[in-house]
Amino acid sequence: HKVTVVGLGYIGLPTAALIARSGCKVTGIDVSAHVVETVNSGRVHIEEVDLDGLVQGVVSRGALVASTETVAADTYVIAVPTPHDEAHRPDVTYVLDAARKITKVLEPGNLVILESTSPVGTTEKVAELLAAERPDLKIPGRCSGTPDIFLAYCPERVLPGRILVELVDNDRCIGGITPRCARRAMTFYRRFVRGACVTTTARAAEMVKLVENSYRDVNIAFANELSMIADKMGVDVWDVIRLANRHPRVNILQPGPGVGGHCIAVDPWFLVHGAPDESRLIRTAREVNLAKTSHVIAATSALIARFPDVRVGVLGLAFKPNIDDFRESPAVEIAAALVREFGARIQLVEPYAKTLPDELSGTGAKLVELDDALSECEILIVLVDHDVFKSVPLEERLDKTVYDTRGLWPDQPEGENLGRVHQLA
Ligand code: SAJ
Repeated sequence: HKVTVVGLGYIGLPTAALIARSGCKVTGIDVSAHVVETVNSGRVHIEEVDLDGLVQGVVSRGALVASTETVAADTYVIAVPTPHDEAHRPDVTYVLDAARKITKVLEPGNLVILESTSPVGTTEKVAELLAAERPDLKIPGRCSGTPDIFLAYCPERVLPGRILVELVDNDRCIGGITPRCARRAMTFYRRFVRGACVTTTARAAEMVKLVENSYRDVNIAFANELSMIADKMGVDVWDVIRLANRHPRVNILQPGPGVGGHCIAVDPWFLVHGAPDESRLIRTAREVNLAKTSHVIAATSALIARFPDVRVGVLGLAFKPNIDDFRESPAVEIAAALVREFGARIQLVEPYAKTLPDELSGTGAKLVELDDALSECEILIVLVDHDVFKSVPLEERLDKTVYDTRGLWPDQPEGENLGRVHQLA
C-alpha cells in the first residue's frame, strides 16, 4: 500500500513515520527543501519525544522518503497548516493547494484524507475542487452513482510531547463525504491506530475537532476568570479550585498566564467565524484568555516598578510545561513586555531553549541559568510550571517576592519580603 502524506510538520511527519512503520511505502511531501533534505538524511526538524529514532529507522529501511514533488499513491493524507488572519478568518489556502497537487496524480480507487484542523465545510470544498480539476473522475458528493474516489476528514487530536503515543492510542473520529468513504478511511487508520475508529459525516468530524479545543478553551477561561476575581477579592484561587474540585461534579482546570500553542488559541475562532451570532460564549472565552495575559503584564509590571533596583527572574517561556515549544506562548509575550519596560533588570530562565525565541531576539533580553537567577534575583515571575522549577525547595526562594501564575509553589509563604508575595495570578 502506497501512501503520500502532504505536509511534514508537527502532525504530518510523525503520522508519515508511523504509517511507514506499519508496513506502507510512504512519501512525505513538503514545500520546504530544507525539511525534505533533513528527513531524507534520517533526521528531524522538529522536537518530539522518540520521533528522531522512528524517522531514522523508517528512512534507513526506505519505508519513508521525502520529496518536494507530489508522488502518486493509493492513499493521500493532507496535514498542512490552516492559519487565520488578523480578523480571525480561517485560511484554507494550504489545504486547497495540497488538494490541487493531488488532483494531478489522482487515479480511480484512491482515498484522500484531510487531517488539518479546518472550518466546517472544508472537505466539501476539497470535493468541489477535485471535481472541477478532474472532470474525468466521479467525486463523492459531486456525482450520481458509485464514485471513483474516496474522500474523508479525520482530525488528529494528539498532545505535543505525547504525539507518537497518542497517534496510536487515541480514538479517531472519521468523517466521510459518504458512509462508504468513512468505512474506507477506517480500514486505512486501523493499520496503525489501536484506539477505536468511529465514523460520522465529514462536516460533523470537522466540527468535533473545533469543539474539542473550544471546550478546553472555555474551561481554561473559567479558571482564568476565577483567578482574576480571586485576585481582586484577596483569596487564593488555587485553594478555591482545589476545594471546589472536591465536589463530585466539579472539575475546574488550572489558571495560567493565558492560553498558548497553535490549536486551543486558534480553533475556537473557526467556530466563531462560522456562526458569529451563535458563538457568544466561545468568543468571550477567547477574550477572557487573552485578557488574562494583559492582566499578568499589568500586575507584574506594577510589582517590578515598586522595587526599582532589584533584578527579576522570569521563569519559563514555553507555552506549557516540559516542552521546547514557544508557539503563541503567553509567557513569551509577557517576557517581551517586561524586557521592553525594564530592560536588563529582567533575566529569562528557560531550560528548554537553546536560543531566545524569535519574538525576544534583538530585544536585548538574555537567557540565564536557573541557579543564577535564584542567586541574583529578588523577584521571581513564574510563567511555566516546568518540573525543574517545581523542584526548587522552599529555602532557595523563601526570601523572594514571587508572582506565580501557575500555582507552582503552594508552600511559598505570603509575607513582607520586598512586599506582598503573590500567590495569586
Ligand atoms: N492550560 C491552562 N490551564 C489548564 C490546561 C492548559 O492554562 O488547566 C494552557 C496551557 O498552559 C497551554 C494551553 O492551555 O498554554 C494549551 O495546552 P494544552 O495542553 O491544553 O493543549 P495543546 O495545545 O498542547 O494541545 C491541544 C489538545 N486538545 C485538547 O486537549 C482538547 C490536543 O489533544 C490537540 O490535539 C491539540 O490541541 C491540537 O493539535 O489541536
